[in-house]
Amino acid sequence: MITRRTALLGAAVAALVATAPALAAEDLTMPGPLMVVHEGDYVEVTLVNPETNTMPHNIDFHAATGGLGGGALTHVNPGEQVVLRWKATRTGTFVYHCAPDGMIPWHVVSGMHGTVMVLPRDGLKNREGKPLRYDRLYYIGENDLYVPKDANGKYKSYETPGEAFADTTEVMRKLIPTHVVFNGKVGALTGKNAMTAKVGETVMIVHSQANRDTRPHLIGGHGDYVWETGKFINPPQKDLETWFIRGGSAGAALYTFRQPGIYAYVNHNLIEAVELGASAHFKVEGEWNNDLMKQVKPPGPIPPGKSSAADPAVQTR
Ligand SMILES: [Cu+2]
Repeated sequence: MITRRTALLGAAVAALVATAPALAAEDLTMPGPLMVVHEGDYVEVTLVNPETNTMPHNIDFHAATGGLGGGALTHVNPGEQVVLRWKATRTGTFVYHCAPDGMIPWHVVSGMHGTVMVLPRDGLKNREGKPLRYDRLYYIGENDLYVPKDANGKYKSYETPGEAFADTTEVMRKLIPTHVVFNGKVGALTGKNAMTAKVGETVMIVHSQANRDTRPHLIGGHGDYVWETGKFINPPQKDLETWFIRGGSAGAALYTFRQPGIYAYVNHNLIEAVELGASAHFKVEGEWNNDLMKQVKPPGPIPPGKSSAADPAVQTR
């Protein structure tokens, strides 16, 4: 089977400028789309670099074999397009990213990356070889951004992506991101954009980071089955609290929700989650299970004579 996709990665470079409201086309996503194919499929990708762009682009598919993952055969200048076909011989979740000579990291941290998921023909399996299924799939593409600031600490904007190159490179070289976001921006997956599920449903979470390490954590839940390195031929790990996605890879986790509520799904470097943006929400409907958790007594005054003085370990001042 041939899976055909058209990728418009290039235009996302303007997002680097962070102030380009004209870019509203639905294809211009950051990260690029999750492409789902099956083991043995031929994946045919048309990479379009619109005339209005100013940079060359290409795609390195980590799932592909040879030619810089396709990067050597997909180099297109503005006004050009190219068609690449590669065979999906390995199963799992794999990053793809732009990689033009001389500006690879700049393009990657500008959002030009995504994930291919190659599903095994005979399905996902647990350690014992029993089938694993999911009801919903969510893709979270994490991105570290390095947006230059002016002398007053205000984020700078530029007329063209090229003009931002030198300043952005200077910020990048310090390795301190100004933003760490899921799916392109702060709030892309929170509030009214929250991911949804029902109690009893199993959710597959594919999480990629094309440049930098991250450590997903579902607050109040777990990773029931986690392919931390994202490669389905390896048995999934069980019952993880936090998992590790190496920069330049994508991982996959399955979780069956057992309680309703709002769950935060974060990068458990909590500074990156809370201060820099790497937070998402799951909104889960269903019945609360008191056996799993119950507030036995609501908060109230400490009863007299029950001072914590007897137990220094719980004494607080
Ligand atoms: Cu590019």
